[in-house]
Amino acid sequence: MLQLKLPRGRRLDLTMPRIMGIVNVTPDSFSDGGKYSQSDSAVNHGLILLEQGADILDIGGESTRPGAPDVSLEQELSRVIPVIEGLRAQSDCIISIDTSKAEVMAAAIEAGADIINDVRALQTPGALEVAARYDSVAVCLMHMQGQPRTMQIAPTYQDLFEDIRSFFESRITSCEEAGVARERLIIDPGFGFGKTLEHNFSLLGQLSYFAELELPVLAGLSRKSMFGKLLNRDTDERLAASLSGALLCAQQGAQIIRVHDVKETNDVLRVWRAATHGVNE
Ligand code: 8Y7
Repeated sequence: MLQLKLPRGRRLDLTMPRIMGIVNVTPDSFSDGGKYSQSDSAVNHGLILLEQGADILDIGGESTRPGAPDVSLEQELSRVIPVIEGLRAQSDCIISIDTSKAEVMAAAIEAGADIINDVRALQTPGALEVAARYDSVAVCLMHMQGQPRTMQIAPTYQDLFEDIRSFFESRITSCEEAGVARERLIIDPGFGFGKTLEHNFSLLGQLSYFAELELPVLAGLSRKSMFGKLLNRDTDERLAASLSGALLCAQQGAQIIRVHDVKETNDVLRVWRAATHGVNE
């Protein structure tokens, strides 16, 4: 049975697709007029996502949108650590930390995070060493061409699928050499990270290609601009597109789907599960 080992003896069963719910802790993420602090709002949001069917909460304090400003270490720590501590105080849920900074990874794990979700695939100084030190934490290695600020200017590939696969192979080797065992790794083609509209939809159409590497695959498509561009829709009008993307991922064997709209994605995956594994699963 395909399982991911996690800290404190916990495991995540990946024989069925799992939902990673997004909890952004950036100043523009929760505008509730200041009634709650930013971290209380994020903790409450996370608890709601769990009730709606999230299997994992992905906590992020650095915006990786194209052109987003850099966030200092102190800022990032002050955003995400109280949220992880707040969630841990109330729940044994699986927590993922969305960061590329080694110091944030270490502090998040000490506060109770189970998974490192790094859009820079542990290439930032010190990140591999932190991942090696905490040997029960899982790691998602995402593919990105270039850096967030400039990645969407003119993405080019010799062969999209081969290039991304060889990136994964190289990062997997670096992980293993640094003492991060292969069994701990998840791969993610990084929709929207240094990819044209055509690249993104080719990847979505043939996501199953990455199953060759025999590691769990994570896909993040939720509300992304690939749908906005294709359909001419603003961010808040991309739900139907995001759900169809989630279903395409599930059908092609992706094990973790990263989404904002947990309740609706859960319905979609339950329909998929009923049709493929029966109504009692
Ligand atoms: C992804 C991600 C973002 C993704 C993984 C957004 C942090 C942009 N996208 N992490 N993070 N995969 N693993 O629109 O696709 O959510 S941020």
